[in-house]
Amino acid sequence: MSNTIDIQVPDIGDFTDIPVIEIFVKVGDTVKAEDPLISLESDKATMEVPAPQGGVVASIGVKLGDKVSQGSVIMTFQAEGAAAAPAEAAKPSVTAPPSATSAPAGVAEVRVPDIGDFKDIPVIEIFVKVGDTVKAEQPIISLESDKATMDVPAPLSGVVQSIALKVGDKVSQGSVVLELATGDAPAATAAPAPAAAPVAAAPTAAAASTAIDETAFALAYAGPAVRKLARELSVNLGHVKGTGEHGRIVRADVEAFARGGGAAAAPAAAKPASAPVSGGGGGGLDMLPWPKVAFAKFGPVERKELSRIKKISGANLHRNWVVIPHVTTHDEADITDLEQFRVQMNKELEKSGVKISMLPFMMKAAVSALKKFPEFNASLDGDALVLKNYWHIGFAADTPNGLMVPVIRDVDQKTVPEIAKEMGELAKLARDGKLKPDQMSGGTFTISSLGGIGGIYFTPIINAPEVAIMGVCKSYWKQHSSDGKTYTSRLTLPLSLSWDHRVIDGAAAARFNVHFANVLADLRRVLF
Ligand code: CAO
Repeated sequence: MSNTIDIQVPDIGDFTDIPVIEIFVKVGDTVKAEDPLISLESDKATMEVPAPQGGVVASIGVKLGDKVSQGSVIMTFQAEGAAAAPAEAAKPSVTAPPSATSAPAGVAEVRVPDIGDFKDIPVIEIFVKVGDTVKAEQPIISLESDKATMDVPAPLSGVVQSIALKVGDKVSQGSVVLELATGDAPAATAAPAPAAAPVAAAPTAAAASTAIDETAFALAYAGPAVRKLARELSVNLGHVKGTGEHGRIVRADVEAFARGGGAAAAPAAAKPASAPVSGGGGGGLDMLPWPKVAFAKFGPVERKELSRIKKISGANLHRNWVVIPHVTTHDEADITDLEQFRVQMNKELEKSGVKISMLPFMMKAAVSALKKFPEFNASLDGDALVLKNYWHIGFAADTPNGLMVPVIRDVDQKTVPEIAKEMGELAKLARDGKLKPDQMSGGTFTISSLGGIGGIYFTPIINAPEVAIMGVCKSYWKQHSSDGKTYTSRLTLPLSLSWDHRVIDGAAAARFNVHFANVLADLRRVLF
C-alpha cells in the first residue's frame, strides 16, 4: 500500500499559470502542517502554499519558474509515520564523490557532453538545485562561449543529489556537472550523447538562420537573461530572428517580437494586441524595432533588473494602454467643507486609532457616481456590456515591489471609518507583499490617488476589464469667483478620469466628474 500523498496547489481564486518563485523544502525534509512549501507570484500578489498536513517530502514536481494553477501537483509527501520515501533512500549519494566509478547504486554522474572544439567555457546559469526532480532533456546548466550559448540537458530523469560546479566555473567536455539519483541499477557516468543532446548552438547553424526549427528554444543563440525574458513573455526563441552579432538574439529582439514588431519567423504568433481584452480586440500593431542605443558610449551606466511584479504589471499596463482607447477628462472638486469635516471627524475618532484620509470619502463619492452612471461600473464582454450590481472599489497602492491594487468590497454598505480601516490594512498587506488573490479581485472601478505625494493632473491607465479609473492629485488652495468680482480661497482637488471610449462617451464622462465633484463638495448629495 502506498503512503505517498500528492500535494496540490489549493484554491487560489481566479489565478492560473502562476510562476513558482521559491521552493522552501527539499526531498527528505520533514514538514509540519501549515509549513510553507512554495511561493507563487502573480502580477498582483505573492502567495505561499502551505503544507496541508505533516509528512516527509518524497519528491518535488516543480522547479523555479514553472507555472501552476489550482490542482497542480507540486510535490508528494510520505505521510507522517510511514516508511522513508524512495527518494529519501537514495539520499546518501548526495555526499558521494563525483566520480564515475564510485557512484553508488542509482546515482549517475552527469558530465558535459561533446561540445565541439569548445574548451574552458564559463557556466553562466544553473537551472536546477539539489532536491530538484528533472526530466530527461530538461536543461540543467547553460554555458556561454564568445560565440554561442549552449544549454546542457539532463541525459536521464532523476532527482539532483549534488551539483559539482557554480556559476563562473569553466568547463570542457567530460567535466562533472551534477549527480542524479535515478532509482535505476548502478549507473555509470551519464554524459548525454552528442547526437541526443543538440545543445551547442552554432550561430551559423541555428539562430542566424531564418528557417528556425519550431522546437528550437534550446538551440536559439541567446544569453540567459534573454532566455529568461523570453520565458516570461512566453516568446519561443525559435521564432525570433536575432539581430545581434552573429545573429545573436538580444533583449530588443524578444521585446520587439512580443510586441509584434520584431524580426521574426512567425510574427503572427506574437501580436499581443490581437488578444481580446475586455471583450474587444485590439488589432495588430506593426511597430518599428525598439531603438538600440549603446548607452555606455555616452556615459557610465548601471543595469538594474525590474522586480517581477513590475515586469508582469508592466505587461498588463501595456496591454491595457494599447488595447483600450483611453480618454482622460480633467475636473476639480471643491473640498473645503469636506476637509473641515474630515479634520473634525479625525479628532472625534482619535481614540479609535482610525485615521481618515480623503480617499474613503472619494470611494463613497465614486459609488454614488457609479450608481448614477452604471456604464462606468461595467465590463465589455464581446459586443455586450456587463453591468455590475455590486460596487467593489480598487485603490492603487504604491509598494516597494511595484504597483498593486487591493479591492474594498461593497463600499456602498460600509461606513467611511470602516473603509478607512480596511484600506489601511490592505495597504499594509500590499506593502508587505502579503495580499491574497481574493483581496485584489472583483473590482468594478479603481481610484488612483497621488494626493499624498503631489502633482496636479495625470492620465491613469484603466485596470482592465474595468472601463474607467479616477486619478486624484494633491489638493491646493485656489482663488474662486462666482461673479468675477469677489474671490474666495477654496481647497481644490484635481480629478483625472480615464475612460474607455468604446463604452463611454465624453459627455457621460464630464457628467460623471461633475457628479463626483458635487458629492465631494457636499456629501449630503450621497443621499440623492
Ligand atoms: N490632497 C492633499 N493631501 C492629501 C491628499 C490629497 N488629495 N490625499 C492624501 N493626502 C494627505 C493625507 O491626508 C495624509 O496627510 P497626513 O499625513 O497629514 O495625515 C498624507 O497625504 C498621506 O496620505 P496617504 O498616502 O498615507 O493616505 P491616502 O489614504 O491618501 O492613500 C494609498 C493611501 C495607499 C492610496 C497611498 O499611500 C498610495 O500608495 N498612493 C500611491 C498610489 C499610486 O501610486 N498611484 C499611481 C498609480 S499609476 O502609476
